Amino acid sequence: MTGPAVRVRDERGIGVVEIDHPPVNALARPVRAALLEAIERLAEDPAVRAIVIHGCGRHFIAGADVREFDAPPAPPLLHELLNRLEALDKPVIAALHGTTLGGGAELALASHYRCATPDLSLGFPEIKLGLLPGAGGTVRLPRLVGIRRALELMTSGTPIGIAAARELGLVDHELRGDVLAGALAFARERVAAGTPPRRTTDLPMPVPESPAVFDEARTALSAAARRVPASEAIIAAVEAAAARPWREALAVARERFDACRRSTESRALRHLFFAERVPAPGGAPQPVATVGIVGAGTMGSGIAIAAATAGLEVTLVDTQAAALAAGLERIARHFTDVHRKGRLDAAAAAAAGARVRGAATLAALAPVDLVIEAVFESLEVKRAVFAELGRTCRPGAVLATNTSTLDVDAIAAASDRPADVVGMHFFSPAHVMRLLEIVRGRDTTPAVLATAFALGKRLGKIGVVVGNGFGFVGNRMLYAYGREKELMMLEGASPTEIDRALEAFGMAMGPNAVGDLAGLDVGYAVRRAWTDRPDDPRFYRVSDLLVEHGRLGQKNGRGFYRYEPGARRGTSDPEVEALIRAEAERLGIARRAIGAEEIVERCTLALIGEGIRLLEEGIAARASDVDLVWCHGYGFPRERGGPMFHADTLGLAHVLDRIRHYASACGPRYWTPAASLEQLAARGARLADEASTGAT
Ligand code: 3H9
Repeated sequence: MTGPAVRVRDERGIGVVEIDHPPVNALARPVRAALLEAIERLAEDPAVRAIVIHGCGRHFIAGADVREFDAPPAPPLLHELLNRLEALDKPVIAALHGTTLGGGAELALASHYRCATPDLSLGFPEIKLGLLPGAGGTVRLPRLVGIRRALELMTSGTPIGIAAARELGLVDHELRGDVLAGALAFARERVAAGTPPRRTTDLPMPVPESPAVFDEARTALSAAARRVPASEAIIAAVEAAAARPWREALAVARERFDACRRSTESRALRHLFFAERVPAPGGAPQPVATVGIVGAGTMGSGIAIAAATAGLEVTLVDTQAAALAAGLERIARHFTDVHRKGRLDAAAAAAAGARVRGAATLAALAPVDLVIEAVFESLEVKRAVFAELGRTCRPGAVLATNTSTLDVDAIAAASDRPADVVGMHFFSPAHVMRLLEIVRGRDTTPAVLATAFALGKRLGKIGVVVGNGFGFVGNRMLYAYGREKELMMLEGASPTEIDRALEAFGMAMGPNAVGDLAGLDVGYAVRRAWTDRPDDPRFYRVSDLLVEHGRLGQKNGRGFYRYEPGARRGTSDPEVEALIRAEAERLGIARRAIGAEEIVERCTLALIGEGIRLLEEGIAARASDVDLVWCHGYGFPRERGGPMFHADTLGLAHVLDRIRHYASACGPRYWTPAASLEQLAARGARLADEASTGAT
């Protein structure tokens, strides 16, 4: 024994090192120290002829301990430990199973032999944390799989399974049955055959597949990948490995690793990694096996697909026969497509499709465990549905509304059983988008909230609990963000200038292109029904104007942009510019050139300001929740960590200063700083460090 996290024993001449550090065997400092001690001891023990490294539990090793990256690395450093492991004179066999990621995969590459069970998932996900494999992966992986493939694996971060790992020569032997027993048998064979250690760094660096392999890797990076410095760092580290002795190349990788570790992008991505593992709200979830969905439109069918894929029995209700048929058809087509694309085998796709059945009346929902209403966004329509659900559904069934802006309490009241009612706000397409806003109504019980959260998790969603208020977290912030881009269009920026500036900042799509995609009439209807919307003739005036001129977006080929039939990207339209100019004149707004910097600053400060108010009001419980909503629901760039993390990066004093600047430049109406921002800025605080309000 060397400590609780690492155990060593001698199995008739084979030294077994067992890493037992739940939940994922991360290579935290005490684990590294114990591992080093273990291998030194086995190296010196003359009775030990070979060494097997095994990870206890579901995972081999999920990598370095990400929690340690906020501080400089503490010895023993992982790359030094792995170099020592590789240098041992006795064969070292990595017994791989399950998740073998990052530093865990690097440990496997530093071992002399690798055997694995079929559940292997081996990869280098460091890039998703804004890092590069910093413990030897950049020098060892190319020696084993070639430069091009190594670059692909490390710049994508996508793990591979046993078949690909065998094909690439990363796994020498596939094990059936118990991983440790199999690895021991493999080790004994090696000893019997007198096989010596086989060191990856002794292999020559392969000749590049093409002289331009590194430039090709750079060109292949997506725009988002290019914004993360680790992408270039990976390519440069492998380039160094191709040009220099491995120890020198490893030193280059170490330097790059440390720079990436300290980068804003990596800190932002690590922040999201932990934020995404949202703790479940208190309360015991009720079991859910059957789900009813009301409304067979795009949203309802998307939710049905997500639920059926997760193994739930689904009853999809639409009182309009044609809409129901279209919804069922959409669902059937989805499952045919996922099979055709190889994401589900034929039997699984057919079984998932068969789990959805259609019904024409709400009476069919009498026995289900949970209902999600996804009908037209109108309070009147939704209240009518909930009145009937309240009467029809069995006592204790959870009743969820998918409203995106409306008052959940007003909807709940219509059911006459508001304790059972919760908001579950999905994002379209519901089977793809990972965000789920879970709205706690005034009377929602903890068990109902916990049930909605648990269901979301089962559907693969990141559930964020939010309070009830117009637009909850996401859409309320969207209105602040959108308000500024609309004002700036009246003040002189063109729709294209707005979108270009925000896309260059990293938004997945510019707001005008998003509006065209969603349909400008959708927001128009919401604003008509929004009783206390800002009393300002400029508020969303450009969007409204376009709808009033019959420009509905992509659906009719004309919105902020003009679309050729079938085209997804539009081109700027002089008619729109003329409409905006005339409207600005009518409203007496002086026009001027507005630069990209101002566009980005006003839109992001509007988001930040509204996010801080949501925290102040307790509609959002944690700054990290706001970040999750915006990164997962609205395409905020992950490498900036979300609007609240971005505010911390800018510094709250700077944020306050700029908000005050716009208060004097544009008037105080939208730019009065939240009281809490003034307090936080005064004491030099960060939003990330503030305790949860717990108010939601
Ligand atoms: C690296 O290796 C760098 C090296 O190249 C060089 C170093 C010099 N560290 O996700 P789950 C926690 S970078 C610390 O809910 P699942 C997680 O926060 C690393 N903690 O479970 C959670 O905690 P809590 C490269 C970690 O079964 C708990 O474990 N590796 C780490 O759905 C359970 O996690 C990666 O990027 C970690 N590395 O999924 C892998 N991993 O219970 C990152 C997990 O308090 N991890 N935790 O909320 C994963 O992808 C998934 O966690 C995994 C399990 C697939 C392993």
